[in-house]
Amino acid sequence: MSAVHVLEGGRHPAVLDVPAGALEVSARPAGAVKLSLVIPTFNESRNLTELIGRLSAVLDGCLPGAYELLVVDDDSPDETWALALRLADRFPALRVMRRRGEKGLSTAVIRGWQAARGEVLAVIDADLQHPPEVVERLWREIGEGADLAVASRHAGGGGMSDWSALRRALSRGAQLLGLCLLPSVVGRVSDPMSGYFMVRRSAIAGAVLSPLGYKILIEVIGRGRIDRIAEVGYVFRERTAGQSKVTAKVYVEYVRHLVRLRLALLPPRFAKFAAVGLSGVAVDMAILWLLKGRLGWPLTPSKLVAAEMAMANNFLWNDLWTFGDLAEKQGYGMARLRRFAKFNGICAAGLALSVGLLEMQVGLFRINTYVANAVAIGVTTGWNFWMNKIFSWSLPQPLSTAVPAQRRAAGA
Ligand SMILES: Nc1nc2c(ncn2[C@@H]2O[C@H](COP(=O)(O)OP(=O)(O)OP(=O)(O)O)[C@@H](O)[C@H]2O)c(=O)[nH]1
Ligand SMILES: [Mg+2]
Repeated sequence: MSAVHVLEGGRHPAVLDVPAGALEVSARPAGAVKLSLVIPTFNESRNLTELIGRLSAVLDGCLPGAYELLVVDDDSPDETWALALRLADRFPALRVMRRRGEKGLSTAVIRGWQAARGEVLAVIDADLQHPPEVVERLWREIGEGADLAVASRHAGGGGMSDWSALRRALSRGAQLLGLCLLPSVVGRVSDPMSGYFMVRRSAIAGAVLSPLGYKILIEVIGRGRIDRIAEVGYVFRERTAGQSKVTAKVYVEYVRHLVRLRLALLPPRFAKFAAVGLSGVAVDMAILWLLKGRLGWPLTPSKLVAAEMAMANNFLWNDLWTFGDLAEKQGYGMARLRRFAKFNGICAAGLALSVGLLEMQVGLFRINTYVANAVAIGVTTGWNFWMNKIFSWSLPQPLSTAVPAQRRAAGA
């Protein structure tokens, strides 16, 4: 019976239902399948046969009978899903999901992982830009204890075969932006844009993922419980068949994704810090009104006193509330005075940063003044929060926890 016949007469055994609901991977008891490799596809019929053949050859060698390949196709006009089903007759580890409602690369990967049975979940592009042979090295890293193994163009032995200077600059620019907005996520790997990696199911089970666009790796690092990361260098090849789906929209979605993840990962203390900041605005306004409006002081001295009073207000509330637990451990008296001095210094530097950012956005990029000011306020609030958290309300690290923390920061 041919595969087409099966399709017409009933359900092919390799067909997977499309999961619905939240994009959350469940914990599963260990079974026979160790590795589930998802292959998101859209119009990839010219690449799929070679990819499945090469992947199967590698995985039959290192994981015989213990892996599955899941093609998740968004109802491609070239019927990639139908080709995948025909291939499933030859490759029993292959399963196929054809999505008709939902669309998009990242959600395709997660829907695939939701239907997967393996203890380790993975993703690879279908267009042969990711050399299938690298899966063996990624799998070895997981075997050696990594929670996440990433194929990287920037790790030793990695590279881009024929990228134009513009494409390299765009890729590096996107990485730099990610580093500014989410250093603790993007800074953990050399190639955060990689779409070729393996992750332990246990590291992401139960986390509701909410990716946008292409960069699912930052979502996994941001929302997962990833301790050890390993990187494997590889050379990103040019596409030889089919077409890229990357458009300007993908870059816009990347920025939106970064902002969304940044907001989602803000520590609860940050909301308190921001609320205290707002109370400072009220104090500043009230004192300015009192001194200038009521007592007739000149503008500059009025503003200086108002700003310093607002600073003192903010410091006190942060010392009592936002960072109250840390302040208690550091002690009061002189220790509190030292904290106040540091707080003043950091906030003054924040003010300079804010003015610089505003000037740059308006002068250089002609951005609307109020939009630019909102960006400057956002960045400065982040600066004030993190710098004060690190320097003003820090606690000395005990030696035993300092070492793993450093290793984590280095992505080891
Ligand atoms: N299911 C699904 N797969 C997609 C979608 N968009 C892209 N893909 C697949 O995701 C993989 C990566 O897409 P590409 O368009 O090659 O993007 P890229 O590799 O980042 O960029 P290029 O170097 O320009 O090819 C390929 O296997 C695509 O077929 C989509 O909307 N749905
Ligand atoms: Mg590609």
